[in-house]
Amino acid sequence: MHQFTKTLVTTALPYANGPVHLGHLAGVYLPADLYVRYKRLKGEDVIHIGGSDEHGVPITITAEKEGISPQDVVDRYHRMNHDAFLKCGISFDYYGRTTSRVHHATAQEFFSEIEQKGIFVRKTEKLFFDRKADRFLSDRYVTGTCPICNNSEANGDQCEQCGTHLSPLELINPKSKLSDATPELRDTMHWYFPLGRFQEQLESYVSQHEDDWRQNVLNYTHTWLKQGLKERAITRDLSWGIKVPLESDEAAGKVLYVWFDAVLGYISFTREWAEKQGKSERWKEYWQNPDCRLVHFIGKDNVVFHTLMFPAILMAWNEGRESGCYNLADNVPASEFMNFEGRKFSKSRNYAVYLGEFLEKFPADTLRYSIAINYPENKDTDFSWLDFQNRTNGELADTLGNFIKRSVDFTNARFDGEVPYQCTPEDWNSLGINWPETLEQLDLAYEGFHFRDAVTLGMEIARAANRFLTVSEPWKVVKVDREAAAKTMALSLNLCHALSIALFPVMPETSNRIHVMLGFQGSIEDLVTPGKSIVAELLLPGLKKGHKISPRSEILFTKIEDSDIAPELRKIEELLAEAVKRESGAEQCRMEFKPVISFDDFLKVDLRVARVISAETVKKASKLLKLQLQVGSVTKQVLAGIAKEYTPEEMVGKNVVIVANLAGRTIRDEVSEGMILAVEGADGKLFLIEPAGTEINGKQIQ
Ligand code: B3M
Ligand code: ZN
Repeated sequence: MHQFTKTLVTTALPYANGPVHLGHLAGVYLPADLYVRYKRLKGEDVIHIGGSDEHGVPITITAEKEGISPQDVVDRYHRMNHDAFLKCGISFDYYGRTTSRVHHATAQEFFSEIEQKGIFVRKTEKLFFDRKADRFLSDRYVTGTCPICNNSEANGDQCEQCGTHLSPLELINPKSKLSDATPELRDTMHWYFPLGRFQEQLESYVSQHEDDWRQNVLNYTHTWLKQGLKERAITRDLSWGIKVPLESDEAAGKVLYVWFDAVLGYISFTREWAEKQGKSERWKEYWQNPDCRLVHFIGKDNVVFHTLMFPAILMAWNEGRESGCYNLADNVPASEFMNFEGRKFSKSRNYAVYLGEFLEKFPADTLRYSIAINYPENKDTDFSWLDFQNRTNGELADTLGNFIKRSVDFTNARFDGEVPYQCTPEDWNSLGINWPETLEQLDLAYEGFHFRDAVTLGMEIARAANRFLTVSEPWKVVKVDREAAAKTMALSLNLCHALSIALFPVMPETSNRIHVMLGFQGSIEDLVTPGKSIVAELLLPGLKKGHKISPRSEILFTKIEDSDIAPELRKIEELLAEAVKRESGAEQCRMEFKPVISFDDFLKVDLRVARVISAETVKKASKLLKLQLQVGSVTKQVLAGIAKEYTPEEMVGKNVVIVANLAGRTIRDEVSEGMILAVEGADGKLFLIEPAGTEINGKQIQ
């Protein structure tokens, strides 16, 4: 393993297109902050770079919807998100914006370098053009009917209803979102990045990390590598974005694709950070120094951009260079998702708790604790108001807060507010806490990105401490054996000190308040000297006999009453009701029937019972299963949008009802020769209609 002397942490740049919610916090920003804060306590050289992603089509769409400029949109959300992060204690060293001058220059510099090396390929393709708006339409600007599920509002890149990835050319009745006009196809030239050219280099890069990258990160990455990497367009016909830095006519009206520019933001913002310190070359110590460890915190939906695309861009830059080469990521801890009350957070459906709003009602540290202990490391987890209430009241107020307050108050009441006894290492080890082991586990947890384990360990120390104080009963003992009570209080105060450090990464504000109650001034981080870990010092008791504590204690956590979260629970109920209504197609349930058909029309539909003989998933269509059906003596292949509800294995052997005389269609290069019947449940889930009986295969339904 390489011994790194510095660490550069980056966090995914949220689009400045809406407020960040608790799901973003849980997956990316809080874990990164825990990691960075822990490393700072160890006296390590670490910086955390983040910022807003201010380009991209979602931003121009919002601007058009609201009748304001894209600049207004990004100004609003950049400020809002940066404020919310600060309030939440996310300790960025720099929080930039991709609209900055430095970033534009950096992105253009990369484009030019790769263009000059002749690595890009140019391709002319047909793209929809809106004549009324006089503009080429990127995927998101085209809407139409999904060829797979008939949803009439499918987007040009994806159908939200059935989840299929689409190209705008696949839509039936395509329409421009700008003018509602039917767009026409026109030729347009774009620059493509030939990912395939870097296939081998990328494979060798990824293979060096088989043991230290998370399984989900490897899985996504391997899937792409196995399919063979293809070239990807890295320019777009748009006006909002970073201009292609060429004078030629063909570059007119073209900007860099947002993902090409966004990942480079990490570099630009480190440059800006260095400039701000008046050491404009210092960014190179982090990017162009093999002894600096590069770590990208992201959500699982951004994996391949960070494990393949960005490394390939850097490889293209590094190619043929002796110096000025960029480091590739050493790790990419991508999280799973945190759900909210059992459902996915959804910005577009407003099913979310926004960070800024949350922090207006509840303190940051209680949120940080609840979220960290539910960190979605290798599976999706859930945030619920009740869990938040229980943890705040039980673990934070009753255990941690109570222990600290009792320790400080009793010392003030009976021992003149000072540590009344000199604890020995033996005393420290008699508490039932194996310090060497606990500290090693804590280190492994933080360094291995196992944040739930790290925070759980911290809370275990708090539980042990609280138990120790309760069982020792110094308030009784002091009357008969003052020396024994003094020892109990000295140990308790030392435990308070240990907790303030062990829990600092997750609850910095609380830890600093404990620190002040223990008689210190300033912040816990002031104790750190470079190269020396204050966490490792917990092997020994840190507070000496005679150390003066503050004469005042504080209540660290206010309990959350049922009435405090009642409005939130009501809000969830309303949101859920709305979601269910939407997803179950409540419109149809309101009995708006389709136009009447004749009996003869009905008889034209040939409904049969079929047996599923085999089933498999379909590439790039997460909701589809490819089924081979036995219909009497005939076999038919049908593509059905049921992959979310049924696995291929459980489909085999089922009886289903099929429309057997439906005209065939080609979906994803596969023929579908019919349709199987299913109903939608209240939560939008599909249930197959499954005729019982094993002897009815091929039977016609009348
Ligand atoms: N803004 C996508 C997202 O928010 C994108 C991340 C950029 S990271 C360089 O999911
Ligand atoms: Zn669809």
